[in-house]
Amino acid sequence: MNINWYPGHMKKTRESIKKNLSLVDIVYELIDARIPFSSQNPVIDEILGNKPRLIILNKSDLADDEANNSWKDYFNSKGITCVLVDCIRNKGLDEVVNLTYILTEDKRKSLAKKGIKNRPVRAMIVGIPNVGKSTLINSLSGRKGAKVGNKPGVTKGNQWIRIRKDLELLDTPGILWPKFEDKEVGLNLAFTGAIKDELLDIESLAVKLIERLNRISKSYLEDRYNIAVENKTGYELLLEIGQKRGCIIRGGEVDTEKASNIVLDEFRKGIIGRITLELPSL
Ligand SMILES: Nc1nc2c(ncn2[C@@H]2O[C@H](COP(=O)(O)OP(=O)(O)OP(=O)(O)O)[C@@H](O)[C@H]2O)c(=O)[nH]1
Ligand SMILES: [Mg+2]
Repeated sequence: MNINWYPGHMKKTRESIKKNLSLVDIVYELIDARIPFSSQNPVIDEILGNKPRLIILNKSDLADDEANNSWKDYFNSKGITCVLVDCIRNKGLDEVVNLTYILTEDKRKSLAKKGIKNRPVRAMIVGIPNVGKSTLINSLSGRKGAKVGNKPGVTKGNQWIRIRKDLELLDTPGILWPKFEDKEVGLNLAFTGAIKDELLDIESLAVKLIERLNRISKSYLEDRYNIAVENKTGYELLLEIGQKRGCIIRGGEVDTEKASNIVLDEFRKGIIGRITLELPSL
């Protein structure tokens, strides 16, 4: 699915994250609030071991409010602290900082016992491509230093960034590989843009997204594109959306590629609505 992740690369990534783990007191595990299950690395529990962890449900502005709370409850019920964040509008960041102090209390106490004072709490971010790692670094640090892009695979190049007087963040996030095995997961990653479009057929992807959105609620597409969705296939709806948006090529045919890009782009930007694609099974 994602050609960049071959076994050798995965092994190297795991080793480099484990090395960085030894430098920090807490890990921020970033996942996408629209697809919390699909955007988690498959072996994250094993990689993180018993390092204090804070799950950050990022892009919560694009996800359904009620679903956001269900996911928060779900992770809490598993004993994992979880916080809803919107990195674009800087929402939830104070909570991240406060929870960091709470989750690292034991570590800070044990350092104090050893007479080590004024040693800042250190954190690092891990997450799959495009989940918002660089944006979170920028938001937390209040500067525009870390490179941010809207395509997967932007972050390359280790420094500590001071977040508070006594809290530091590793400049380089750990980029984790996504789940590959499950077809549904693959689709969720593609819908949200975590996988590069060029690797997929855009038209089938848009048709599948249309069908998925209708399964969640008919009103999403009906309201956005002013169409009736009942008893129509995903492809028929794509054609209708194309017509409504004037995506017409020579001969009056619908430019399905253009229409597909509109649907995918509007979904990814949250224009169709705040939509969560998967719910926890409590
Ligand atoms: N709506 C919304 N968009 C976000 C949020 N956080 C990040 N983004 C957007 O998501 C896209 C990817 O963000 P990055 O910070 O580049 O993601 P990354 O995890 O660093 O990606 P890689 O470096 O490719 O691994 C960008 O277009 C960001 O603007 C958020 O909380 N809400
Ligand atoms: Mg990045």
